[in-house]
Amino acid sequence: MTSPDRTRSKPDNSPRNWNALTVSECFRKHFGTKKLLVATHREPVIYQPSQSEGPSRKSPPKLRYPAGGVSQSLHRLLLQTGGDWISLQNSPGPPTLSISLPGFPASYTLYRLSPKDPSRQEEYQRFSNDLLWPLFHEEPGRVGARPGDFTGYEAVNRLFAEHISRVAKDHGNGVLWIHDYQLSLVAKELRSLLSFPPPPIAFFWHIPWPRQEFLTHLPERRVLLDGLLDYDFLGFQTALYRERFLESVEREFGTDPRISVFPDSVVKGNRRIHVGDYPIGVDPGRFESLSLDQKGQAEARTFLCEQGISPDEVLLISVDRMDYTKGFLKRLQILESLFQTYPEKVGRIRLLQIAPLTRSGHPTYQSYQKKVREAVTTFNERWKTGRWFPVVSIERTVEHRILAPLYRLAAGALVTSTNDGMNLVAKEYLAAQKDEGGTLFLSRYTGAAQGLKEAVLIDPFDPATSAAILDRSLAEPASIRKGRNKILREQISRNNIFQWMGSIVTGIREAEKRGR
Ligand code: ADQ
Repeated sequence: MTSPDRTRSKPDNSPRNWNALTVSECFRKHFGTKKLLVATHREPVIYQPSQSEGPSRKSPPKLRYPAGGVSQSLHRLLLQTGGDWISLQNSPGPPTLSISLPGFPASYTLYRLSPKDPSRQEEYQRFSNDLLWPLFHEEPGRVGARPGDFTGYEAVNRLFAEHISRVAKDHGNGVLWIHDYQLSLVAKELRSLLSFPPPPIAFFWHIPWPRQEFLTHLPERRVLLDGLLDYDFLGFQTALYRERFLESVEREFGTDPRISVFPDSVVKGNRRIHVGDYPIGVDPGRFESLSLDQKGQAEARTFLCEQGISPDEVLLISVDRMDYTKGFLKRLQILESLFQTYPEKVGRIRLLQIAPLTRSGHPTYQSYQKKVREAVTTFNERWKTGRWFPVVSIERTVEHRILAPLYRLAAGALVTSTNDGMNLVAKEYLAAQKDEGGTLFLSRYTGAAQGLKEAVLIDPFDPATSAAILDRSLAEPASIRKGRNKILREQISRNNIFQWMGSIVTGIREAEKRGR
């Protein structure tokens, strides 16, 4: 067993102009005519079946695209390179869709999987969301009462692998890029299915990698780790998570002679698995132009007006799925402390909380979401004056066309996650601040805070200090706030979503050259 020397693996930070086209060119340079196959738990489209528009007329079926930043950027990449995408089917429609868009040179095939036995899928969901999610966010107290059966998790991972092996056989060799904690065993299953040498299999872990104390709550941790070591390339959001992962491998397989750990790789038998940190970013150009769009700005002002928010108020914004890792209750405690300590702020600072519901079928989420609603009501009751109340909470998705100008209109964004792999909202907010001094209040427990060193950091576990930071920073001169944003915006422009993809594509190629 080799002891790791913890030097960082370097992502590609070259100042080239990354976009979907240049990533596609980078892919072609490294992999020629090979196909790119992406696999994710959720699909990148929402299928709307044809609808009746009168006695004899029906509208054709439509595809909508969900708001999430990562899947839409991968979608644009595949519209440049062509390829395949495999995910579970989340909306109606046929099991295979050909996806193309005007203005893009290629199309890709979306394979939409549905496990034959729905109870397997339910076990897989529970294992992923009631066990892996809380443990990897270091919240063992949130593990569900019946957290799903590992065999269901394995079965759905096998279903992905079976499908990928068929697609790989039909199309010849390709490059496989699998995403996130729901699919950690796909490579393991795939290796047992393929009769020809597997193509490079890459994996990106989007959520934090926890400290070992938390991983030990997971009975299947060795199987999971061993399965991850069946990939050829493993990407994590930050150096910290990569180091913790390597440490977990060391702790769990320290005596296994097949396995050696190095600073940027693990050797398992005769294979070397590259392990790197690749902080994910956003498409800053897109958010900036959306935030400046006149029509979008007008819609955003109307939106605020409809919510009863006046342009004179100091507006704070927070945007996250209503998940307990996002610190909704801690956020209210910060505001509570702010109003108690600085009562003159009552009636002047308002929070717009955009919080679409997530995983609402799970009891843990049902009870958390109920608690959040009750806490918002109690808080508003306590601090309302006349017709004014401090928190406007909206439980739905807001299109980025309106969200980006809302970011721009807000004096601050409040990111209060208690643990978050990266947090893209923080970066989207900065992207919308061209020549503006809106302040990002960023929880120190996000992956984003590990990279954005100049940001105003808050600690959701310390509401009093966080409230004091809010008060102080909102009162800073515009020149200071704009100067800070300039530095942060340069950072997010360099580390954007396409640079992330480009450095991963390059990393997969390098791993392929080194590892076989
Ligand atoms: P999430 O936990 O979903 O992602 P985040 O990184 O903040 O969190 O991304 C959320 C995305 O959804 C953003 O693009 C945001 O604009 C969008 N979104 C959220 N609420 C919305 C709303 N109401 N309306 C419109 N859009 C909304 C996981 C990990 C993160 C990691 C990402 C990417 O938990 O830590 O940053 O994957 O790797």
